[in-house]
Amino acid sequence: MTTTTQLLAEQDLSGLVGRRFVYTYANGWQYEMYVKNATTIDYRIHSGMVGGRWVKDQRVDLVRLGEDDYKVSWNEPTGTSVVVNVLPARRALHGVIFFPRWVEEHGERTVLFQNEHLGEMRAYRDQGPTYPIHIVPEFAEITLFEEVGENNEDVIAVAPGDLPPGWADRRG
Ligand code: FER
Repeated sequence: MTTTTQLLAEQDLSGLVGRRFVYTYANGWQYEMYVKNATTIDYRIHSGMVGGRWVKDQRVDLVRLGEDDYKVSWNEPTGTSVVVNVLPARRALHGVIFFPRWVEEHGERTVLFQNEHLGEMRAYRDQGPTYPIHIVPEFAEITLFEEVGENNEDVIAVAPGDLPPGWADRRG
């Protein structure tokens, strides 16, 4: 048994850091996350409301809540907030996405390599509208989970649309 005190003292994140995983939410949206290190993720969105969007070096909070239970949470320059619980051994995940109103109305404005448009995204965020927040809580199945090492800039380096056909459907 792992006690709360042990979890607090240890925070052994080695089961998630340096891993890439691809997952499909129950609503059909397919995402890919690379946990680059204990404070940073890169990701690509393969399909869904904002399919085609990709991001490097998003700062996150990452904690281990149990033997097979990690929580990753962050706020985007767009104003979107995300909380994802990852259960690698169970190949399961639960995400809650909190979209500001402007993203729900104009998701296409966020479909790009965000790192090259950070000022623009913050301007849209500050312009709004923010409310009502569009909340999307969904379970997902992890279809690929692999160790690729920490701080590897080659893991997520091209747009989702520039990958070979079927790339995201490789299972493992
Ligand atoms: C996820 C859900 C949402 C995720 C990223 C997002 C990498 C980002 C959403 C957005 O900014 O549009 O599981 O994982």
